[in-house]
Amino acid sequence: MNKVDPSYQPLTTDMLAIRLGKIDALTTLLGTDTSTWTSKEVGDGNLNLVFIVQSDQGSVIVKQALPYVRLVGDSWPLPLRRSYFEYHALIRQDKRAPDTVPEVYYFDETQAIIVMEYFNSHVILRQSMMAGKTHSGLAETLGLYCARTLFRGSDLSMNTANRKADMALFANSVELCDITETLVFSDPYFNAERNHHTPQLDALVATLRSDVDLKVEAHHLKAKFCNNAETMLHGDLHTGSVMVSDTETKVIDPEFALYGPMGFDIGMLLANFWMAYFAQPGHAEAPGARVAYQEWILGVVDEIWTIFSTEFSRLWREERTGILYEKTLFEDQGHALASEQALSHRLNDIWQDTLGFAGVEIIRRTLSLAHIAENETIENDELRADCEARGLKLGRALVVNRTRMNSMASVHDLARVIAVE
Ligand code: SR1
Ligand code: MG
Repeated sequence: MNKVDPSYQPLTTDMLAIRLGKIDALTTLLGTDTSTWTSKEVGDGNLNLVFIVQSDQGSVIVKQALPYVRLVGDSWPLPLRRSYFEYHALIRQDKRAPDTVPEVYYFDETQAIIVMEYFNSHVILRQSMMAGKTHSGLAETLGLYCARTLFRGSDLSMNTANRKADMALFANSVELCDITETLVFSDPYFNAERNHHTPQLDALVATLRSDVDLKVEAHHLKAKFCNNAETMLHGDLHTGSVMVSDTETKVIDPEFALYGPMGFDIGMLLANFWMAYFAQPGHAEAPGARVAYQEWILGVVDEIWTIFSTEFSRLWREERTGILYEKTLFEDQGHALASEQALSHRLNDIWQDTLGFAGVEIIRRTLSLAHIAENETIENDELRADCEARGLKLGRALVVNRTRMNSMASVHDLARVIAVE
């Protein structure tokens, strides 16, 4: 399962130009004189090596999978083939949502290397938000990205042959699916070995772990994640997978791509904004600045959902070509309204899934292995626990009450109450 080809070698900054200097895709962009190439390892994620490689002619990102989880070390092996799934996801996303993901220049399956476009004026959204920056156009790009990738990777757009082939391809991403199934949906709800949490949360954690309603709903969401192959997902769409400049937003890192429910991507994304909202007391000290930034965050979330649902509806009406193109069932029979009804049902399902998956994401980022930097960088344990507890309160409500929350306004009213109580 995790056999590494004997020729595989992790890249180093010293050896990178020597090893990649003969590849056309790189020499075209950086020039053939490799003595002018410089490389810097910048990977700050949980899994991979990431190098920025530059010359006086251009720049690229070189991403290489390691045969283990970087966050944990070689005690947790992880197959290199995740790079194969990331490559396939990137080229599909680029077609489905043009200009939102890095262009792929080169892929080496054995070395698990992807060479791709470097966004040199962009930073990771999570870092930018921790610095209190706002970004115009952010919600629009993310809403459109979600609508286009989720719609166009589904039965609403794809024909039977392509859809089944893609589902089979991504079904092989066993280990990364297993990580999500375990870390997101199971570990938070019992005393799993890799879990950790802020000690001041002990009592609340015990309450959550004995909360039957919460555990039953987390189970239903896990079943939906495993059983509902609705579309090709990014699979790890948090604010660390988004890059921003003053004018542009890009989505990176789809190595967890899989077929799953549409609400999973949107829910994970919104959850990371909501956690940033509750972490603000640990970052923006002046109450006025804090509230203003928190309201900016809620505005972004609100707009992401509005743009997503508007664009999804447009695609439904104008671009349905796939297995679920019901022209003969609806329009030709004089039942055009039925198509609108089916759209409204589908959006309602995605909405409820979005809330539920957002809730489990908040809970897992607080109780399971991989926490968020917004909380981890709050040095004062009491303050961090206070921010995390508020997030957990919203998270639980989203999971348990998702079918009774009918609008983003009602979710945000609740978030505002939780933020000050
Ligand atoms: C072992 S990997 C832990 C987490 O990091 C990735 O970014 C995913 O979110 C995964 O769940
Ligand atoms: Mg990642």
